Amino acid sequence: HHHQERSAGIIGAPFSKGQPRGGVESGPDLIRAAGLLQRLQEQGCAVKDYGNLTFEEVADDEPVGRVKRARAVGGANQRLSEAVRAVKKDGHTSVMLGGDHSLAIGSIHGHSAAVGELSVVWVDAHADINTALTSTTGNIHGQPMSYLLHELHAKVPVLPNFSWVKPCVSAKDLVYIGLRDVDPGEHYILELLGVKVFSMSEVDKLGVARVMEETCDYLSTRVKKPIHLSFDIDAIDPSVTPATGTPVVGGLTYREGVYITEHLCQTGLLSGVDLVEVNPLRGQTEQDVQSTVSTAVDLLLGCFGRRREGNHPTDYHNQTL
Ligand code: EXY
Ligand code: MN
Ligand code: MN
Ligand code: MN
Repeated sequence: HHHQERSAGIIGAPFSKGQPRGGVESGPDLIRAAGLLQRLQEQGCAVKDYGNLTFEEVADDEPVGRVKRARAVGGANQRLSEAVRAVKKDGHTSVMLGGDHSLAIGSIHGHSAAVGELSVVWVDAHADINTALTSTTGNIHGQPMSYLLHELHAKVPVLPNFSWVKPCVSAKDLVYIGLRDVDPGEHYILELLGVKVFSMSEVDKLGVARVMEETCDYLSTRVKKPIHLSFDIDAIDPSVTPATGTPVVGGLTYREGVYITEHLCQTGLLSGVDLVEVNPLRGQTEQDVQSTVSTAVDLLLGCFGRRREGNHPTDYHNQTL
């Protein structure tokens, strides 16, 4: 009677050097402290916690061109890639708790190393597809997709500690949802590569249900590949999730965010998840932090079969009325 067909392998990645603001390294522990593991188990999901990764201090991590802290980011992601690969080899859906969004480099790389070609659903206010050369900030959390796409390989210089990164995602296997703050260079890349984008305008126009139907139709027109969901908490409107480093007005509602996770869960193809950019130091009040963290937990529960009508047994013969 205990099916437990879903199992989550959780990796904490307390890392912040893909961007300049401290605090985002507390994300994994806060999300666990909000009850993620217990609540996953209560809804019938098997859980294994692989703990938090530790990252080496890098001395003399001088900027490379404009790019900041490349050595630290490269080293941390190499470690994360190995960890995600191991979680996938153990048979779990990987769950990477960030940390900043530069961690998608290692998470997606390790996921693909274990299972092969992936579909990637990137839910974010931002496209995070700047190359080291188009980036105006030098922050690698605004660049991760550029290191992962085959089509950008020739455009991306090899940074120190990045030689292990091999592109593993095709532009046609990538869908963005929630965009509303895209740099000119990023917009050019998205157009050039013909990447599928559901910006907030498309969410407004079509509604989230149609966006998810079209997302899954688009990704399954060829073969059905395992799905990697990279969910940046700043995709959700900052009225709900204010405790994040780069909030942008006009985001997804709580319900739209949860619907995205529920729909992807129902495909049966969800194979890896990132939940990133929760930063308690960016909240103004305790309530700001609590609302951000509890939304992160609910998004993850949606990925693992939570139903809003309640996860009740299908077999009621012992039920007393
Ligand atoms: N596009 C800007 C940059 O490249 O710096 C802002 C990126 C913010 C990235 C956040 C994590 O999604
Ligand atoms: Mn049953
Ligand atoms: Mn992001
Ligand atoms: Mn973002």
